[in-house]
Amino acid sequence: MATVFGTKVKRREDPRLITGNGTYSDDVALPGMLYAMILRSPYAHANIRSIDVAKARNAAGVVAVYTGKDILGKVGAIPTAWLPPNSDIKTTVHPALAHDVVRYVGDGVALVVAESRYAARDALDLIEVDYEPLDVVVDQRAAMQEGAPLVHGDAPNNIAFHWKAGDAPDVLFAEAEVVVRHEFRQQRLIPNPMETRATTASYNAGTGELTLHLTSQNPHIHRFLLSLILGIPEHKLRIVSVDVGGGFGAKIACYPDEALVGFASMELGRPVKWMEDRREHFLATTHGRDMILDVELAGKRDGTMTAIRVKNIANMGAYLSTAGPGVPTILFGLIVPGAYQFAHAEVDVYGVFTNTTPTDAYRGAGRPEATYVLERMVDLFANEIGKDPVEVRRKNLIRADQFPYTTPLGLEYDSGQYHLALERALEMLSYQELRQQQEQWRKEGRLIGIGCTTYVEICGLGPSQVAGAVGFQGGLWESSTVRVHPTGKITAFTGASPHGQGEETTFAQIVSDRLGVPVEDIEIVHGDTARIAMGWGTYGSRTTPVGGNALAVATDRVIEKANKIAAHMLEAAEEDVTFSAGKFSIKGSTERSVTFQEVTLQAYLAWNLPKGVEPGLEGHAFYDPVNFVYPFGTHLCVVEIDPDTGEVSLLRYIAVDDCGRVINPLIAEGQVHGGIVQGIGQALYEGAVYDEEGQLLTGTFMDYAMPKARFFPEMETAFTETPAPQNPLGVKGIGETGTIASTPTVVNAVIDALKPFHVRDLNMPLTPERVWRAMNEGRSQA
Ligand code: MCN
Repeated sequence: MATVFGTKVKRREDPRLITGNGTYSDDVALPGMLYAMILRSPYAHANIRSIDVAKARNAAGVVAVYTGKDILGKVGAIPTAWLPPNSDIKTTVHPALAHDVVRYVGDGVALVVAESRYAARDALDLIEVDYEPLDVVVDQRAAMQEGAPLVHGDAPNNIAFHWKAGDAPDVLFAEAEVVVRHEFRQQRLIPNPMETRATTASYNAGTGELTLHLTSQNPHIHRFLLSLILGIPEHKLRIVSVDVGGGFGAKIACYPDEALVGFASMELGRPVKWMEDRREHFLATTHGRDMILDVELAGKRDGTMTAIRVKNIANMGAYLSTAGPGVPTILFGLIVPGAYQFAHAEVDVYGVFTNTTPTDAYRGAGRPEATYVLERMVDLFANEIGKDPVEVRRKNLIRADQFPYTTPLGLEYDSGQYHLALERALEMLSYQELRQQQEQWRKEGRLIGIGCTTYVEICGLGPSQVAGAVGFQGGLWESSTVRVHPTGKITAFTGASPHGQGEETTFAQIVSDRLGVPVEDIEIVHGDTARIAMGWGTYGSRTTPVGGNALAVATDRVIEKANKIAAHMLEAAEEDVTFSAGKFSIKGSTERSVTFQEVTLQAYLAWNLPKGVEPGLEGHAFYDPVNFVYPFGTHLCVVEIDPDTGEVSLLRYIAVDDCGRVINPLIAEGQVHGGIVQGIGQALYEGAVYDEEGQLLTGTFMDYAMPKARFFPEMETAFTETPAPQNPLGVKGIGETGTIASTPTVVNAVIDALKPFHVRDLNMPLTPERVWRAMNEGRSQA
């Protein structure tokens, strides 16, 4: 095989994107295009008594105004596509525009379409909505109490679903030598990709075709769901999402807004564009996390951990978003035992409606929350028994000789060398020396802490049969087509839909590696339902383990056929021909060979093909993995706290990750960097805050603190490579590991730094104020 697999090829998409030659949403401009704006509710919960749109309709430049009543029967309800089994889920009805009740600040109430964006914006102010405010509930635990305001009449106690997995009975905890218990809060986060959501819809009344250029992580899922919502047949609906400025999970969901824009274009017979502004994005794009987690861990004084039990009360917001229910259940629950040899685990999850923006996947989706509570609990347990937290991890990690390893919650971890990653990271940090040094620093009054996380995560979603069994209303295989042109150049199509991750490069590397064709000769096509038959998109770090393997299989099918043609050209038996570095040759002979390009040309000329071989050269694959993949690793960090202000500074950050074979270390490392920063954003800076009336107090970047590059030291990253045993490329995902591991790593370090103040835990984000108060309380108790 060529060596392009595993090399640091620079991202091929970047020159296009950074020179302004990409096609982001705002670059899509169609003749006669109109502009849409959505009027959003200023109330978190209110009855709509009436809506008067007369003034708006008559305003200059306004072409149409639609209310919820206007679209009844024309635009269907927004569906939920993940229904965890045995959970008594109440999906309730999510209308595209509220017509009787608004349920969160940001709920859509009316759509204005005008000749310009400005005219549309001005017209929003002319719409008079008579609201009757209702009682509001924001906190999920409060929402479950008797007498709490009901978000939906058909969900008693606001409980959207109740899901359980595993079994760790009381007796285990009653008889355990040590039990540690703690309640954690996973604060709500607001995903903020660089590009907000947007849609440009264009309806061709002649052909009956509707094209939506939309910011999507999964165009085919959007096509499927929007065809249901708009009542347009799937083959008449085209979704295009080529250059998308990031998603981080927030562009998986099917939102009302995209459907409304499509509807408007069909009604008006003109292209319509809607571009979410940042303020609107804070309110109307799904949020992430927001869980209250009550955790118990049982173990022995020698450091063995035996059982873990978690109760999760998850805030689902006002409606169940597309994949929302899957996050606190399957994606969170099943990974709770993490990388350790727990004999017992139990997870009990309530999904609760509140008058807040709906929650859904946000980078890591469930796994950061699970890893957070587990890794915090390991530290609390270590503290309780007076052992080094690294020692406890070392003792409990699943050993390399135990794979495949079945967890108490029924997952089968594919492969791992957890200790190897741990030892590598400890070595990079010089852990033992640093611990000694820490004692000295403490004496000098410096507050320096060391944090550790040893994680495993579940990604590469996933085998379709399992997807069905866990209530995901779709398949999770991936498709690929490798089309070889007569000159040997290649266009490869994938059903995955990268939006920043770099697969235009790494996927070209996969094909190049197998065919011996230069990367420059390979084009990767994604994100257009008219060009790609079917696919399930990019999320859950599935693109490489699932889409990448689909591509590898499709490429191998090209080789299989080319081999037949080459053998014919070489007048040899098929089994006597080998293919390497772009050449077919006869085994044992260096003289007789034909290049891949020569074979390709013959495949198309078809002047002399072997009997029974059709002209052309194209490979197709629908690849359904046999299992998920389980990346793992160890992250360590060192922080220092300013004793006067409580401000946390990161001194060092070390990440050793294992995503199986690495296709492109440059890109994989970039993913780890981005992920770490996003995870540390949660640990130290970010957090959505609602007031009691359901007003989002953190609705701009002035109030919602995003991490900045200058907050971070140079990250020290390394990979161990344990090939994934169950897929042809031996790869696992890397897109979320950084986010999953970094949050607890940093919080563990901060709590470690605060040891002299006897601080057991702090709620995130660990702002200077929170840390400063904890120090003060610690001082006053001492
Ligand atoms: N890769 C590799 N070797 C491996 C695994 C991956 O070289 N063994 C490369 C891939 O080929 C790809 C990148 O690393 O170029 C990430 O691949 P993968 O782990 O398959 O993850 P996905 O492409 O499926 O991306 C999804 C993941 C998720 S779930 C979120 S959320 C996220 C993320 O990736 N959102 C992102 N990274 C993001 N990066 C950017 N720039 N923007 C986002 O919105």
